[in-house]
Amino acid sequence: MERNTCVILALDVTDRKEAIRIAEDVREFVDAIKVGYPLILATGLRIIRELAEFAPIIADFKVADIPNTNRLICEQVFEAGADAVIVQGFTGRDSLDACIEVASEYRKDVFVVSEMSHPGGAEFMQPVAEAIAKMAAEAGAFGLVAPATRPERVKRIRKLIGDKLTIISPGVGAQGGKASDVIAAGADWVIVGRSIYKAESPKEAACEIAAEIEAELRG
Ligand code: 3DU
Repeated sequence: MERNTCVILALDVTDRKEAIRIAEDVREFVDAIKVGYPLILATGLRIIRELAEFAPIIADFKVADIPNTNRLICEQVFEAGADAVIVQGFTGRDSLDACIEVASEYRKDVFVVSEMSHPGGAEFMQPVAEAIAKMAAEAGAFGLVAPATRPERVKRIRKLIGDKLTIISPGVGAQGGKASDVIAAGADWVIVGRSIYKAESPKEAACEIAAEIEAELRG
């Protein structure tokens, strides 16, 4: 995945035409499009190939099962044309290894959730987030998902993993996080959903976030 605008669109709409219209509209300002249960359950897996015309696709299924089931899920995701899959780390090393094995067969990427961005993410996940991040680095994942709502946690995780993994960070905008803060803390990409797809002009909203990040990176 190329780092250009450092913005990933979380496309959580449930209408196929709307999804395609927004993807086309914002394509120059996003480095990837993240799709998950809302859009895929509503429109079917085929939407992945349709959207892949506009940007690399990250399939956010937060895969969290036994190794064999994880393997079967990841095969379906990559056969459908996704460039990367998001998996949970709390299920342990064997479950993660199964995802990474399939991803490497398809030459695709795995992102591992270390700690979620909503308030509840601090309850059970935060205490084990650093262990999950270490495991993801050892297992050879491509990146981590860490919370833009807590830039200090992103900073801590970045310090722990160094440059071994990329960090993608949800929670910007609607959940209260600020793009420039989390990029300054060490994230490679921000993930933005509602602040872009619910905006009057998704293109302008994406452009503004990309400009904010560019200004931060320029210093
Ligand atoms: O809050 P937003 O509308 O900007 O959307 C954030 C997206 O990122 C959404 O798809 C959500 O499911 C996903 N996500 C988190 O918000 C937090 C996480 O820890 C992991 C994924």
